[in-house]
Amino acid sequence: MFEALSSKLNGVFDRLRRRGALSEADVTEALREVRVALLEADVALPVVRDLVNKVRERAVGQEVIRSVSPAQQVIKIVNDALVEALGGGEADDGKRGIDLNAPSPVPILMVGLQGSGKTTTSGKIALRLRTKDRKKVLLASLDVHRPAAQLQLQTLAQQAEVTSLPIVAGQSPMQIAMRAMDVARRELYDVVVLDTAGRLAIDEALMEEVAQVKLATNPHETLLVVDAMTGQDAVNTAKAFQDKVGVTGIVMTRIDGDARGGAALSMRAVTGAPIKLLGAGEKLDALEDFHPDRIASRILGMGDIVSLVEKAAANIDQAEAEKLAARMQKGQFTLEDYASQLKQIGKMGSLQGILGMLPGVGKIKQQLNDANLDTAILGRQAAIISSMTPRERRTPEILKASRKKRIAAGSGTSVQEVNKLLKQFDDMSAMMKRMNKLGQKGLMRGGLAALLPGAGNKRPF
Ligand SMILES: Nc1nc2c(ncn2[C@@H]2O[C@H](COP(=O)(O)OP(=O)(O)O)[C@@H](O)[C@H]2O)c(=O)[nH]1
Ligand SMILES: [Mg+2]
Repeated sequence: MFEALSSKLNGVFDRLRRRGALSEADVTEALREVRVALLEADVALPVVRDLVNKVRERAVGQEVIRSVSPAQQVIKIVNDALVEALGGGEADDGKRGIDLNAPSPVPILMVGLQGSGKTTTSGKIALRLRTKDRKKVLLASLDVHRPAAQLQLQTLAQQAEVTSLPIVAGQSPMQIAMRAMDVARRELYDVVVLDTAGRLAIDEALMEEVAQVKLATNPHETLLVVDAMTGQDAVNTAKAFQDKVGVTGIVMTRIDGDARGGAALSMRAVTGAPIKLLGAGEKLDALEDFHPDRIASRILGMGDIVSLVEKAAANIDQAEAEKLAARMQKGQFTLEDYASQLKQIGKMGSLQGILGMLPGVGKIKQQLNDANLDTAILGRQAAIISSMTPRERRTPEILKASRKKRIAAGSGTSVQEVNKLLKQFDDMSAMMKRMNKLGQKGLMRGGLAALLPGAGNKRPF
């Protein structure tokens, strides 16, 4: 999500930066381009207008034009305005994440159109509450319209290792909801997630059914699930649900797709409801908290460093990582270290996913796609390295034709692949030398692009 918007805004700011001193006309021109970029990303018109006006006021008020680093200041102001539009203002503090601050069992009602991801998200929430918050969770499907819907939730409950309410044929959504609350009270559940049926479009019958269940169960959270891929329609849907049912928060799913992202930026202003969670895939662990500041910096191409670090911390062996970092610093990085790093990367999931979170990567995304990075290749590379002798790993210079042939045979690969790995290792060592020269700060500023061959000292900011 946000890729097109991000690269457009980066273009605007690149041009602005090259200017040095800015005239008021420069700022006006840049803001006009920002406006077009936002509209193209499907951000609602009133939201765009508000955002651009805010930036203009602040840019003038802060005398950006005469400041020492005018472009950075404009970018900072745009960043702050984006954070606010995304619901990052102080008024929204405490409204992020699922609120469980109520007497048990806490009912959570899931609402939304058919196919938006309600059932999947119910499973994701159950998994998160069980593992992270150590809650006893009951899942109940109120979807009596689609034959397999209740079974779908039952399967997800098994995967999340939580209980699902036993299916009783012939019950109405209201009867199921009451039974769920009853069981939860008797068996001391902490949370009950009520997954409702959707319709293909908003209709009265759906709203009525949902409103009745809401009235009867008095949910502490009513979470509206919307599909980010539907763009402006997601915002209209949210507005309708907010007006007719009332929601406490929004879950935006399919942000792993190439949605333009405008819906996320419009949601808060149009519906008044905060986005609380993001669905980033079909698997049960693909649920993210919504952090306005991180999303804003992702849009502005500054990368979602914090998310990356969190993801890395959850998967990477800390001691191992520190050891590696120290060896890199000293320029002692060997093929053995490379193999160990391959293993760590494998644990973190797809390379593209990780690289997408790094700063400056928007620009080289295409290169990455062309390079066709794939975790399967990492496995083959690890196999090649493990077919080497310790001495070969320490001093790859000794690898001549016959050794390469032996290694290829031993790892079930080809001599070409062995050569490719060695070349890549060489490139990587060269990259590390550049990285050391730049230092950690330089890496943050210059982004990944600074590490690419021939990047010189050009920085995006
Ligand atoms: N890529 C992706 N697919 C999702 C996400 N959330 C749900 N889905 C898929 O969307 C489809 C419909 O989801 P479902 O939960 O049944 O929607 P419901 O009708 O609202 O209950 C399923 O195939 C899900 O696997 C997400 O965040 N990313
Ligand atoms: Mg469903």
